[in-house]
Amino acid sequence: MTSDLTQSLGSFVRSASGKTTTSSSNAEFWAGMASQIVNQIADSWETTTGTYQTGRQEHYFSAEFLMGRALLNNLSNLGLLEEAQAAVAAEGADLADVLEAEHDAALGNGGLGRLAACFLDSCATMNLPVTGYGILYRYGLFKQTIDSGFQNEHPDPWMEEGYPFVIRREEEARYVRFSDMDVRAIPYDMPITGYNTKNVNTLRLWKSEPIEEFDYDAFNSQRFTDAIVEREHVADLCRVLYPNDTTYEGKVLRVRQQYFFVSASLQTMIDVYKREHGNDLRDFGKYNSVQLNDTHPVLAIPELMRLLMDDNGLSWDDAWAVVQQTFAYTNHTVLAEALETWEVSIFKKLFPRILAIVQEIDRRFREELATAGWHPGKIEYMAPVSGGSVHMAWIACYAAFSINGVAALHTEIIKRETLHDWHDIWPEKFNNKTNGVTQRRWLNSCNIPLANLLTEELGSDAWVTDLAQLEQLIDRADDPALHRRLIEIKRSNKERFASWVKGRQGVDIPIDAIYDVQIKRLHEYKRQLLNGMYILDLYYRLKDDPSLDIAPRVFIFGAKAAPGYKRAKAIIKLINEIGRVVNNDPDMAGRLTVLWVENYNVTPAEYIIPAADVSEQISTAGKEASGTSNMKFMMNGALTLGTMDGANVEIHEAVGDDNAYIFGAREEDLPELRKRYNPREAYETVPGLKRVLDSFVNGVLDDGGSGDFYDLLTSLLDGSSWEDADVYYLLGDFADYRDVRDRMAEDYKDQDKWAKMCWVNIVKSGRFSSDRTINDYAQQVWKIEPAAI
Ligand code: GPK
Repeated sequence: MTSDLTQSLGSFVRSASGKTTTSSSNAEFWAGMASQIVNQIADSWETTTGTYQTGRQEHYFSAEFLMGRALLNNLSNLGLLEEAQAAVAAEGADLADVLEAEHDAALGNGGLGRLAACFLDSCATMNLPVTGYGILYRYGLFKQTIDSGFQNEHPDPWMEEGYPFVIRREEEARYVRFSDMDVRAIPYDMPITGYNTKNVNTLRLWKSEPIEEFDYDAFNSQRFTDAIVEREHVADLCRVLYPNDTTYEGKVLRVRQQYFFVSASLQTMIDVYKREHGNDLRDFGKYNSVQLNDTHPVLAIPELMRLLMDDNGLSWDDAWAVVQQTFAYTNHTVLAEALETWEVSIFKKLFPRILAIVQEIDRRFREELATAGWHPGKIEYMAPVSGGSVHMAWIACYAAFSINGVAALHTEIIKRETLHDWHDIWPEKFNNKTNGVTQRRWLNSCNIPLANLLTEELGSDAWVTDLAQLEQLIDRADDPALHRRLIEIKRSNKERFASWVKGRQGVDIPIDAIYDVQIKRLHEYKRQLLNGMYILDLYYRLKDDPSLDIAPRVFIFGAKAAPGYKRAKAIIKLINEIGRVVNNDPDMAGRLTVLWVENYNVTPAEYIIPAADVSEQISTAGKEASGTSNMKFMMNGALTLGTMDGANVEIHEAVGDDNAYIFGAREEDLPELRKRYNPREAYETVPGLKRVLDSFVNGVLDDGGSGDFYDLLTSLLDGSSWEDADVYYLLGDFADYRDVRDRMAEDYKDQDKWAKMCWVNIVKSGRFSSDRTINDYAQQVWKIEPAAI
């Protein structure tokens, strides 16, 4: 693409800052460049939208999009990186500093939200007619600080200083009605560029505003404050992203958010359909399909029924036929606490018409299954409305033509357990779509030295849009010269990470050490606590025998806990306490270091992952639906230390036994193991375990008098009954974890052997590109074709 970047940058920056470029800040440079990018792509964006609207389209509905930063991604996609560097330099600034000034758009909690973001990148790159729909949260995921080892939460007003990458589309506003308020939904469209293509896709984020810009009656009758308060109620709707990951919270505001964004999105889709294809909506499903990212947008099912019947005159049967053609549902977890159910009374209060439709869906469902001869108990369990609650997952399973899990093992578990009743009746709906991540952000942009090496080895950068190409490089795995280069690259990434950490948190970490990393939301099933227990055990072993010849280690953690998840917050404190003990012991200097990366987010991940040697993927088998950081680590040459869970199973399959470190109880064995499991026995008999666990309460680790560590210990040893003592099997897996992790650190000493394993992981990571995942969705579920402009 030819560009006048250098020529016009100054103008854009001056427009953004109202100052000379000399006095403009990096943030103002960022804002200027962001506007410049939008300016550059505007025409292609409009053309893309127009092109997509004439054909069959996919619509990705998600309450979360964890986008991270956008400027570097856009520059890279548009092939403007070098030019941008020169342009910024010509104005006396530095591109790296300008890029650092950008906030992360953290409109998501974790894996589910980041997956949506990777999917958008792949769709745009592959010229697929896919649009994302979500909510323009004023506050993204809370900012985390760690104070005296405890997590604190702070608001994240990510776009308060302006965000040129969303465009308000006044003329495309819609109305969304609740019983107690009417709301104006205004779309803010974010352009989603693809790599090396002209197509520009769209992420449409809805914002709620009062219908009347101002309630003059109230104002004139001196009820000024009432009028302001009313406006705030409407704005509340989009104020904040709920900070729960995999746990469900039945808050009324949350269901309002969900209805708000799916209603506005469907209204737009119907209007576009009518404009392009006429007023007979019975063919709606020929031109449109909707992927429901978990149950959060499932209200779209009754809402589409309402729009088709009430506003467009379709019969129930015709409307239901359309709905059944339109929706596909992705499940992201087998954890029961994630299943969304809403009390019928809430639906009654907010949208009685939607309740009536859900009740009719329920009535017909019961009738259909009874006629087919299914057991009444089964019908009652599966019914959309039962026990005074509306079951969102059951509505999804009934209406959707496709139900998918996010890794092979996960899909098997939902078929066998979580959703087995549905699988009994409609096995043909079920399919697997193993997750993937975009190699553009997670390799090409965040790990430039490795990207350059791969391009050089392959003789082209074709891997950037076709990651499977890397597999051709498998026969380079034994070349010692290549090993040297890999090791150098890893070392330079560690230096980069260490200096970033130093600047951000003021701490020093050694460079020549194994960087062993666990970054993900804090959850008991992910077992950060098990990781901490190992570190403490290793610390004691080194105290016992300082002559132990171990490779120096840096243990890196990044995680946010849901603010109301008490035990998760206790684990954060506990790990920071282990860090305090280890880091302050002069005997450990240069040998063991524990680092908590504050406020873990997309951007920190981009610094951490390229520097990692060990990828901790240690969830209790069967609990992690897929995991996606496991894939990012793999493509950056870190080795998986993991259980046979989620996509770890497929990573292990791709690289083979020799190139992954697998430990722990298998999912299929856990039910039997648990029957005979007594964590107190492990506590007494596994060498070292007692010493580690006793430290929770004997004064070595300090919970600030909260009693939280005692609670953690009790949860492991006793639970509230024998059945839930150590539900996540930490003590059961501890010994095996320690053995395998020790062996891994031992293997690290043979740098050629290690580098070879890294190489195998990198070149075998092709199937974990989100391009592969999206291609599978596009062909098998969405039935859409690329539409390059
Ligand atoms: C699953 F159910 C949920 C949820 O509410 N949030 C979330 O991030 C994650 N997830 C899974 O925990 C991961 O295993 C998975 O890789 C990710 O979704 C994407 O599918």
